[in-house]
Amino acid sequence: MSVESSAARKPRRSAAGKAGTTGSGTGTAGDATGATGTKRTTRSTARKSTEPDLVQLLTPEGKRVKNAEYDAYVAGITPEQLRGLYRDMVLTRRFDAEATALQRQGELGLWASLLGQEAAQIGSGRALRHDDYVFPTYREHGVAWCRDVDPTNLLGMFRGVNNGGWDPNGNNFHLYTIVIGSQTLHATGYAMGVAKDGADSAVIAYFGDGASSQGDVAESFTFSAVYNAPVVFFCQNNQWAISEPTEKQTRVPLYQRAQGYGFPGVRVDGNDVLACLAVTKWALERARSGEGPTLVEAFTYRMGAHTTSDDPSRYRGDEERLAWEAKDPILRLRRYLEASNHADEGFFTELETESEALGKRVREAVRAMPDPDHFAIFENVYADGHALVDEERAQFAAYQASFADAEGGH
Ligand SMILES: Cc1ncc(C[n+]2csc(CCOP(=O)(O)OP(=O)(O)O)c2C)c(N)n1
Ligand SMILES: [Mg+2]
Repeated sequence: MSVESSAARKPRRSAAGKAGTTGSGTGTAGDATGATGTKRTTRSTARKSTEPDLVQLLTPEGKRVKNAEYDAYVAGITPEQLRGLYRDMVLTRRFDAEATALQRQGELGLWASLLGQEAAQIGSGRALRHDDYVFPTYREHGVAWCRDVDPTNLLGMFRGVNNGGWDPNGNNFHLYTIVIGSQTLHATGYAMGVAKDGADSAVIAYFGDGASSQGDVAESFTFSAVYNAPVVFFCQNNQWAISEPTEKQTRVPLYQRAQGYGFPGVRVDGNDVLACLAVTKWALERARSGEGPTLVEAFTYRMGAHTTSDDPSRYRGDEERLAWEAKDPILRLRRYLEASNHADEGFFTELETESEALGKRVREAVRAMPDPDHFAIFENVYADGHALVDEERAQFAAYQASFADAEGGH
């Protein structure tokens, strides 16, 4: 971990007013500028300002568009790195599809698919430095991939054989968090600690559009702002919180919430891996140089069900899914790679073979996972013994024994 003097942590002038952002200082929602650099005040006379432009570097057709503010953050990217981003997204999607299939085969209790959110996760995940710390939800399989958490480790919890199969400090990737929004508080506290240590690493907290309604998220925004914590709040607005649409969470675009807390917010095309990479790099740089928190709203879409227990056809139509399929994050990078001659047919064929091998490896690893000791669940609840836990353990032992009796009776 690199260390800098606490003086270097001193806040510099706020970056409010940067293209696509709204924030503290002189910037307001009205004068922030959009991805094209057009003043929003001008645009808002022509159309509703509640749906601002996104920061976008790659169109759905795979065309690279210029962006005066964010191009610098991906200026040095090589064809090899672009292929790397593509490979990350393809393998993450393949892993995710395998996990969904394994749940359908009864090998997992549940799975929360990231289908459609690959660019948001890989773009932001690849912007991180090794010493940065990640606080994920339960859907961040692409970020886990970027942190070198073996995909099979993610599946133990969903199979019910462990409580999270990796050491958070091994990869600076915290355990999956199911309690909606709570990890933003953990991230803020951790970031305040990082600043106290005088380190120049940053912290990133992932959460969803639904989580934005949680008190924990509001508290994190307040604390991180007043303590100038080096944290990036990365909100994947995938348009749905189970069956609740984003309209039920907010009256303003989510990124604009940051303004009320005194830090910048930016909305990025969450299906554009390059834009997600650039915007997250910018936000991390702000954190490292003592400029405090940033809210990034990655505007994307949950293409599948909330989890394998959900049936989205009960609350949304095919039309919107089809519209978002046209903005597929993987397809647009493929189009760009092909048009710019950065990848040939051999690359795509090899990747297909690698994907299938990953699927096979994951399948075999899950089926081979040993069942845990039935009584392990009672361990680590308290440091010392506890009467209630002892009672529950005894009840469970009696329940298990009843099966032995039934078998014996046959
Ligand atoms: C504190 C809390 N309240 C409710 C739930 C039940 N719950 C699980 S996922 C979810 C929706 C979350 O939506 P969002 O934040 O948009 O994330 P997404 O699932 O779309 O990635 C809810 C309400 C929970 N896990 N924790
Ligand atoms: Mg959501």
